[in-house]
Amino acid sequence: MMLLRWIPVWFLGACLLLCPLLAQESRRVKIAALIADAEVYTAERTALELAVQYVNLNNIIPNTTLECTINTTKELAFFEMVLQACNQSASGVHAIIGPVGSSAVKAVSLVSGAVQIPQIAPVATDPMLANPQTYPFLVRLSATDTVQSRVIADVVDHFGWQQMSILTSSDDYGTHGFIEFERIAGVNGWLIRTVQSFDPTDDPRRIRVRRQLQAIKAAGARIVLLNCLASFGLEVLRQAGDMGLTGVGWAWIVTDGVTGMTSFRKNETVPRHLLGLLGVKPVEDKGELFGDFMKLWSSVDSNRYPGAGVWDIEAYPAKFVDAVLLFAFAYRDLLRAGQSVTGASVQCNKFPSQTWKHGDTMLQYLRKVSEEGISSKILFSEDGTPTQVEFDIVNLQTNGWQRVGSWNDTDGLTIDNSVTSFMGGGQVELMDDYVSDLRNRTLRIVTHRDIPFVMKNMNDSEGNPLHGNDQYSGLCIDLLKWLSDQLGFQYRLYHVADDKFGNKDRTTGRWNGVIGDLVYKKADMAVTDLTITAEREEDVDFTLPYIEAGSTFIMRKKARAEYNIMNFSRPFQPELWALVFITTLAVAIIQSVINKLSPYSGIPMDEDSSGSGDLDEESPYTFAESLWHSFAALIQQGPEFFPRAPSGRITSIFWGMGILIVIATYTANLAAFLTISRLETTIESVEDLAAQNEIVYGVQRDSATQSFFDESNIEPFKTMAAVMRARDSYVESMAEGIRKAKTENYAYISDNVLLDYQANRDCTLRTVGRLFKKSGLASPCRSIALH
Ligand SMILES: *[C@@H]1O[C@H](CO)[C@@H](O)[C@H](O)[C@H]1NC(C)=O
Ligand SMILES: *[C@@H]1O[C@H](CO)[C@@H](O)[C@H](O)[C@H]1NC(C)=O
Ligand SMILES: *[C@@H]1O[C@H](CO)[C@@H](O)[C@H](O)[C@H]1NC(C)=O
Ligand SMILES: *[C@@H]1O[C@H](CO)[C@@H](O)[C@H](O)[C@H]1NC(C)=O
Ligand SMILES: *[C@@H]1O[C@H](CO)[C@@H](O)[C@H](O)[C@H]1NC(C)=O
Ligand SMILES: *[C@@H]1O[C@H](CO)[C@@H](O)[C@H](O)[C@H]1NC(C)=O
Ligand SMILES: *[C@@H]1O[C@H](CO)[C@@H](O)[C@H](O)[C@H]1NC(C)=O
Ligand SMILES: CC(=O)N[C@H]1CO[C@H](CO)[C@@H](O)[C@@H]1O
Repeated sequence: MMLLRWIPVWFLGACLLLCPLLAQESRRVKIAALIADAEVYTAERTALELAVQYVNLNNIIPNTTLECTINTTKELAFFEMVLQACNQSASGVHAIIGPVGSSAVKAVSLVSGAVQIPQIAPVATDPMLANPQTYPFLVRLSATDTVQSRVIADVVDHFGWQQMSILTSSDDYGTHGFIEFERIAGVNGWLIRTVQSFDPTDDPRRIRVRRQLQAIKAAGARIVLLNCLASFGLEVLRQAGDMGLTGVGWAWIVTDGVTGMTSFRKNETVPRHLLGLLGVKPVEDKGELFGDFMKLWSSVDSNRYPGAGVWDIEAYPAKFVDAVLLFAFAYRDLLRAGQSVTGASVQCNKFPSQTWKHGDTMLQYLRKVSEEGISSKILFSEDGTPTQVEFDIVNLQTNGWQRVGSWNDTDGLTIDNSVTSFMGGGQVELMDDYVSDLRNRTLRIVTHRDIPFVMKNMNDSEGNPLHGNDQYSGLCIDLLKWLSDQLGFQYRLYHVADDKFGNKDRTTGRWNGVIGDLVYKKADMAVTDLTITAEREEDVDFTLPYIEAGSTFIMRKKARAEYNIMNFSRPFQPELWALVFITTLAVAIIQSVINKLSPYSGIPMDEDSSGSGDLDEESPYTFAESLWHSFAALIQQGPEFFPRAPSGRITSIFWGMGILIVIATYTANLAAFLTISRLETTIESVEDLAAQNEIVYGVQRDSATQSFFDESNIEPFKTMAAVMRARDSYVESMAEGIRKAKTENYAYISDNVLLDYQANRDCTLRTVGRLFKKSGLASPCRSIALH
């Protein structure tokens, strides 16, 4: 009984002791993580779990337990990832970590940005992600691929390679990864022989890259840069091995997508086709916490925690650990500052969309962190870019990835050549970065005459007949000569039989012209000013464009305005002029008659009283005087004599008023005439051309320009195509188009390079307006087509 009576007291006592502890213990903070394909990203998952343990064991966030929910999806299931992120943002999280690929990060950022939950991207490196306007709640832990491109360029430069091929996956990571490299290559004058890409698939084993690998083999460059995630990369290399692209003489350089996720442990044998692989890898062990964390990482059971259990961590999992640490440090700072935030519980499918009110605060604290991590120091610049960037240059040898060099911002690249090997065990000195298989071959080359790219002369300047290849000259032919010198092939040129560049027949699907000869193997190569079009590119391969061009049109220059000596008379019709002069005459007659008849005409009015008998005196107001008076008044000059008689003066007044009106009208009209002749409408653009029907316009039949018009769904081109069809205003050749433009009211539409050339040679012609149909594709002579 005594005991029972004391129960409330016990409770009180126990609570006093335990409740604070419980309260402390119960403080939890939740984050969520997303990774695709649990089977592929096992090490990343392990990294997340162990990092959370590490944070809690070391009490990094004082008296608070960190919890992490990890959800997984299929590899390319972006929509599912969005749904998962939505589900997570309703469950009280403070941040979302992941996913791995750049495309997936972009997908999830739709949610994180909308509901304003910070998203930490440990390894996404697409340069597009660096735009804070588009991805306001994204915190990136890895430098963008712009930096990685520089590292690879330094490696290429180190070995003195000049020619290479590029193979990427066609996702955001793959396609944007080498943008900077291609720029550097352009600056350094390196030749990128081919750029190929393949579509990622759900199941990496089912990707199709044979066609791309074939193209790389044919391109001749022996240095291949591969940018994709490891799951695809290993499969690509396996297929490349089957096709003999990984033997001696080849060099493959892979990016962090492959090096960051693959490890070959000491007792694992590295497949033969991978030996000698070179790679760049973000460092994983340069942070001060590395050793401490690895004690935990290496001590766990590798069956429970796949990827762990050894003193070795890959670059990507290391970044995931840093992501968790970053959050822990930020949350600790936030608590220290006395802030309190509650986890996000927002429904992202509600309208209007809800946002997490603490999102901004959390983001600020994340960006302010400056702490040691495991892969490097965690520190961001003003604009949210991670500042600590270091790369290792690694080389896959029989005992796994070996570090053969390193790169950092300040010192650039260092590589130890003596320990570096290449595919099939080849050495640096043996490397020949380009092999042409055109040596000793004679190619049949089809061409199409088109000044100034290809010109055909039957005789030379002295009139001696020319034969074979010598008949041809021009820009493209010079280019061909240079190519044949470089690659060591011979060639035989011939002119295409039907004089066409090549269009596909809509009904039969057959090509004609130059393209037809290529497609049906009459020729090995075409050298002329072909335009690259999507349709043509399906059936033939084009070289890189070397002139960027668009379309424009050429027409006669407007005849210069004629200056006629009689132009002053244009404001009035001749009839009006006649009437004016007749009136002048009439006034003169009336004046002279009045002056003759009026008794007052001889006497000045003020002398009225002095003399009145001078009527017989010869009157000064003869007809000739009156005519002079009348005309002088018309041209607004004062005559010497004025009529004295009131009747004469009244006539003068009315005539004067008439003149006033005539002159005012003339002056006003003259001004208007001069202005109008300057404003006269002219054709200054293709829109102007489409909007009139005085000037006929047309294109060359069966040319790329015709296809462009026929296929366009955009105004005014669609209407113009219809008008051209209706009027059948096509021409059969360039020469005909130019002739018509010169002699008729005709505008000839074609490539600007050709037209500018014509306009510069003939000053009665002009090219008009801005370029349309402009693209990197549409350019003449960029186009040496191969089948
Ligand atoms: C954590 O809890 C301990 C004991 O319960 C207490 O002494 C300490 O002040 C707490 N730390 C913080 C930051 O609240
Ligand atoms: C995410 O993971 C948690 C814990 O593993 C699980 O309870 C939850 O159902 C998952 N969410 C979805 C949408 O599958
Ligand atoms: C998240 O998804 C799981 C499984 O689909 C569901 O049980 C849970 O209620 C969801 N959570 C929220 C907050 O919607
Ligand atoms: C490598 O060694 C570990 C233990 O050292 C062992 O568990 C594993 O099965 C070995 N792997 C291979 C491929 O032999
Ligand atoms: C850059 O790398 C060089 C050589 O590895 C090293 O000596 C130097 O300390 C590094 N610099 C920084 C800032 O890490
Ligand atoms: C090309 O022909 C020359 C002489 O006929 C020969 O020496 C050379 O080996 C040939 N090159 C190739 C690549 O076949
Ligand atoms: C070329 O020369 C031949 C005679 O050598 C002459 O018959 C022919 O008309 C010339 N052709 C041209 C285009 O000048
Ligand atoms: C500048 C100007 O108006 N010139 C005109 C002169 O007259 C001839 C015909 O009479 C016109 O053709 C010119 O345009």
